[in-house]
Amino acid sequence: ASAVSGALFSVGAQAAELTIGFSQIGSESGWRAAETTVSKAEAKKRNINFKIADAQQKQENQIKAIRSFVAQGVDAIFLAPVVATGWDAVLKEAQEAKIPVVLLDRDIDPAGKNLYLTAVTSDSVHEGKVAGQWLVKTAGGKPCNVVELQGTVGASVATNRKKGFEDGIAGASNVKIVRSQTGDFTRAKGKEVMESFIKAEGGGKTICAVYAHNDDMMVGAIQAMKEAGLKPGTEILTVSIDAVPDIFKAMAAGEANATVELTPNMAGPAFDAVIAYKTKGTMPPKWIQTESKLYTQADNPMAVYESKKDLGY
Ligand code: GZL
Repeated sequence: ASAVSGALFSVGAQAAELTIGFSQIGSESGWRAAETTVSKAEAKKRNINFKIADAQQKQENQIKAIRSFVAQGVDAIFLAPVVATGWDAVLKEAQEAKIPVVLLDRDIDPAGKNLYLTAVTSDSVHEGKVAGQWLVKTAGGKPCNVVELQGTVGASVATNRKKGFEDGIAGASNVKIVRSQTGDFTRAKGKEVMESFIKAEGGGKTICAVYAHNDDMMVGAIQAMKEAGLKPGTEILTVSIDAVPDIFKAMAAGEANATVELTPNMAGPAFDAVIAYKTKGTMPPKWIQTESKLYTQADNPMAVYESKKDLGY
């Protein structure tokens, strides 16, 4: 077919638009909501017929959504896999139906590598390492007991961010993780778990820092610390990941210290990979990596907040 732009490609004399189904995890965090908003805008730009199924963070709902997209005969399927395992059967069904699958923002276990076209994700081990290295630098050799709010159990990004952080603090014997528990990437659970950490750690006096796998859990933790009469951002350091608007508001108020940015635009590169694959047979790389950037209170947090506040978080 002649080289055509965007998602229109000639099928016989008839130009057809691509139909793509997205099995989205849910709306557990501000970042996830922004990813959904941005993906719709990116689809519109490319004249793609985009169908999003919200799984309320349940894998069985994601599997049902994928089966439904296969039955509809969509041109491609996007999947943000809530956990890294349990996908083989349903992804094999998509493969048998010759429907390419693209992973967004999380991975599945490496054994399933041949079951998807490409994965558009950040390097989540690197994100954790950047967070750990920032804390080591900021602790400056002083003893620093850390409590960790993990993401969803079994999610590739939670496993990776935990490993990366441990790598980042490995060389500093003064920085130690003393408690670690999942807050499932939500504000509510992050607050609840932080309350239990404060109780278990002498009212919080022995806590030097909080590391949260996403900003939403940190926003919850900040509320818990303030309600316990503690001073997040000064007495207790905070470092988290996503760079959502509210963490910059907290930084500007002196209640948060650092965040590692994760772009919500995973769908743009995914759409482009599918269009090139469908119209020109171009095989994309197995991994399309998005950038990560550390922000601290020194980076004019209020200006960053203003630049992000209307992006759909
Ligand atoms: C990371 C993404 C995570 C975000 C959280 O790529 O999967 O899921 O960091 C979201 O905010 O819940």
